[in-house]
Amino acid sequence: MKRRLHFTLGYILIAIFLLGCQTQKRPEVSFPATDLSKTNFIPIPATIESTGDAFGLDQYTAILTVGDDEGFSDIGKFLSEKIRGKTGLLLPVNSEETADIDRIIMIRQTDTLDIAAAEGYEIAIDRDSLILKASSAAGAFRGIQTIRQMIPESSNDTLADRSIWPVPTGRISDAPLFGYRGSMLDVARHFFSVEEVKRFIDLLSYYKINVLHLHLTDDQGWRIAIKSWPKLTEIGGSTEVGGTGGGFFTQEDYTEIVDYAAKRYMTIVPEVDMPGHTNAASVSYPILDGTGKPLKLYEGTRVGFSTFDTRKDTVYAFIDDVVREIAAITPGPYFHIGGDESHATRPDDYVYFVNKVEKIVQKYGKRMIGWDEIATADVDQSSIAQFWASEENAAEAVEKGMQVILSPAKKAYLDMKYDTISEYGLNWAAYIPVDTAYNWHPERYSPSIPTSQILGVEAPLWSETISNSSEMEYLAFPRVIGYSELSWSLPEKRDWDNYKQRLAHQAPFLDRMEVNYYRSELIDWEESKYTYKEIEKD
Ligand code: TNX
Repeated sequence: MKRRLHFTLGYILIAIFLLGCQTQKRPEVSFPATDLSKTNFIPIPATIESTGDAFGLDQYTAILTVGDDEGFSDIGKFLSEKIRGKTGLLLPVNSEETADIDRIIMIRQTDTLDIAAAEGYEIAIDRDSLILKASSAAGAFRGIQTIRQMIPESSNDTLADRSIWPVPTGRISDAPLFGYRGSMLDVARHFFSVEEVKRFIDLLSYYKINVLHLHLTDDQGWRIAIKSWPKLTEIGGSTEVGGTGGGFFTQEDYTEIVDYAAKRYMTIVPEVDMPGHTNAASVSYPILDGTGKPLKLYEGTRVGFSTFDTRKDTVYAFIDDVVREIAAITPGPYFHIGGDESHATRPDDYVYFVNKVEKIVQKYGKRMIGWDEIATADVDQSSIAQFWASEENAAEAVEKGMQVILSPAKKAYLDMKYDTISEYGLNWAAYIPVDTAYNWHPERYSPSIPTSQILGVEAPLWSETISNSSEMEYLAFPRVIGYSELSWSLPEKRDWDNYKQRLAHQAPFLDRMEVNYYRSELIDWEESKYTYKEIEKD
C-alpha cells in the first residue's frame, strides 16, 4: 500500500514536471543529427536504439528520483555530483523549485522492465526527458554509469546562449551477463591506504564492476585489526615487501571502505589466506605455526614456505575469532579463505583444514570462497572455487556442484607485465598485452566449466612490484576496463576492433581523473580536451 502511494505521488510529480516542460521559456534548439549507438560505452549495453535527436543537457536541467528504495535519492545526488565534475553544471535533485527547468533526468523504480534481471535497467532519452528505469537501486546505479558515459566530454557553445552537452536520443536496455564482476587488490605484499582503496573503488564502479576482493593477509603482512589477537597487526602488520614498513586497517578503516563500496553497490570480499601464506600471523603468534622452523618477519616475494599447524585446536579457535570479527563488519555474503599454494602443508592436513574452516565460515553466515586448490577438499556445493591456475581443480569444483569465479592467470592477472619492457609486474603466467586481456571468452575458457556454473569473472592485482596508486593504475588500467566488458556484456556484443575504438575514447575520462593508465600502442588514444586544472576533479 505504502509503495502504491509512493508511486502515485511520483506520477503526480512527473506530471507537474512534464507540464512545466511544455511551457518552455527558451527557444527550441536544433541539434545536428546524433547516433546513440556510436557512443563509446564500456561495458557495451545489450541493446541500443538510436532516434537521431538530442537531449540538450544544460543549466535548465533537473534530476528527479522516484522510488521506494531509499537508495534512489542518493543515486540522484551521486549523478548530480558526477555531472558537476564533468561539466561544471549543478543540477538540482528532487527540488520543488521547478520554475526555471526545461527538461529532466528521471531515475525511477519500476517492476516492469523488459529484461527482468538483477542490476538490469532501461534508459529512454528524448528531447525533454532522460528516463532511467530500474527495479532495484543497484540497477539504477549501473544505469547512471551509462548516463555518465553518454554525456559528451565538451559542451557545444554554438547552439544557444549557453553551454549545452547534447546527449543522443534513443533507447537502451541492459543487464549484466554475470552477477560477480570483480577485481582484487593485494594490500598484504604492499599496503595501500584507505584513500587509495577508495580511489580504486571509484574508478572500478564507473565500469560497473561490483566486487572488490581484498587480499588482507599474506607472508609479508597482516592488514586487518583483530581485536582478540592484537599482535597480528602490531607485529604482523609492521612489514611489507622491500622493507618499506607496513600498515594495516583498523576495523573502523575497513568499515569505511565497506561503506564507501556499498554506496557504489559494490561488495567487499575479505580474504584471510590460509593455511599457507601465513608467515606474518605465525610470527605474531608462534603457537599457530606448523613448520617448526625459526620464525621471522619476511619482506621478500617467495611463496609456499609457511603453514598453520592444522592439527591444533588453538588454530581453529584463532580462526573462529578472525572469521567472527571480520564477518561482523562485512555485510557481503562471502568470506575468502585463500587456500592457495600451501606447499608446506601435507595434502591430508590441507583437506582436513579446509573442511574445518568451511564450517567456521558457514557458522558466521558466509559463503566460502577459496582459490581453486580448495576443490581438492570435501567442500560443500555452496562454496565457490576461484580458478586461477589448475583446470583440473576447477573441473573438480564443477563436479562437486560448486560455482566458479574465473581468474585464469594467463588472461586475467592484472599483475602480469604487458610486455618485456613493462615497468612493473611479473611474468610467470604470461605477458598480457591489452588485446590478449580482452580477447578471450570466460564462458568458453574451459570445456569443464559450463556457463551455468560460472559465478563471474575477477581480475586480481597482486602487489609484489607496486606500492602506490600510480603504480597500481599502471597495471590495472586499461586492462581492468576490458574485464568489466567480459563480465557484463553479451558474448555476441564483444569484438576487439570495436572495443579498442571505445577504449581509445576513455582517455579524456582517465585523464580527467588523473589515472596513470598504461598508454598501450595498440590503442589510438583520443587527445584529451581537458587539462586537470581546468575542471574540478570528479
Ligand atoms: C600466485 S594467484 C599467487 C600469489 C602471487 C601471485 C603473483 C595465487 C592464488 N597465488 O601469491 O602474489 O601468484 O602473480
